[in-house]
Amino acid sequence: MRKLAVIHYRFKEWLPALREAEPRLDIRGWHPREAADDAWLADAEGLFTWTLTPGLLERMPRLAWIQNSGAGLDHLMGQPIPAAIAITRADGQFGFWMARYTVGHLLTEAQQIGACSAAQAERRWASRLVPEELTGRLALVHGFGRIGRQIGRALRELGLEVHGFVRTPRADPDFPVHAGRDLGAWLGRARILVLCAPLTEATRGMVDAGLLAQGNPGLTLVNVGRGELVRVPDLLAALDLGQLGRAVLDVFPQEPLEAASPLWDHPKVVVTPHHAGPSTPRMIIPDILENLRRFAEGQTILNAVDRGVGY
Ligand code: OXD
Repeated sequence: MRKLAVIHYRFKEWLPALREAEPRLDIRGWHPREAADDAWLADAEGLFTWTLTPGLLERMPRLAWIQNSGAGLDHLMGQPIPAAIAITRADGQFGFWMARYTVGHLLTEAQQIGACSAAQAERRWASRLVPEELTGRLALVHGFGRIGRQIGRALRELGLEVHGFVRTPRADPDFPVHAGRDLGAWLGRARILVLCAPLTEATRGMVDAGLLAQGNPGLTLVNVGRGELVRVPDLLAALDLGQLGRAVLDVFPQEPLEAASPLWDHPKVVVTPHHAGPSTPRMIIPDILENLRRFAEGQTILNAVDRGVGY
């Protein structure tokens, strides 16, 4: 039986789900801060984890596969993981969740839900509160893989014209897709910009003063990717200058968001607690089932991350 170690702060939730998904594996788990059974670990060839605790790789000399418990891998990419170890990600159902998140926040604005609630609280019949027309408005989604496309489809269902942005655009039958470096040229007309790109050296800090200067006061920025995609001081300045209407942020350079952050009480910012795409076994396991099977049967792991590009 091949051994799969689960080193995860929610290992108690993952263990039964992984064992049920692939009963042919010997699966044992520990909290990252707990002492694991080193003799057993030394023999394990698979690891299911979120973070690599210091010294873990040295204690797992036979390690051949790391399955990340979520979609983003930036926290693993900086680590000295030997090239022979396959690293895989799981984006599960994140696309659906993040599409709901994006649509929910956009419709809260467009349907004037806050103003309607305020009017109701005053028992005021606010007949002039007309919802905003979204049909034909421009939606830009930066990061147009599985997650971004799902968000794009949901926005298109609402009537928006959706454009995707990626590192290297290819001909696409469903959506116009452009190079990420061209994003600025579209911002001036856009109603919404959704960030769901992976954090890499190319995307870190991509939303900066230069990009935001090309925006417009009616633009909403939604970040469900990584906090470090956005330079927060530049974002705050752009909001104050009217280069951006609102920012809906689910992710932050430092999480939890520090109590002193000006984002908490900025009138044009919505802060949510990195909850747009929950990583639960029900969401993730269907995505990794094929590799669990392959691992149990000693076959090659599929869809290993390209270390060169960082995702
Ligand atoms: C992920 C996340 O990348 O939860 O999976 O942010």
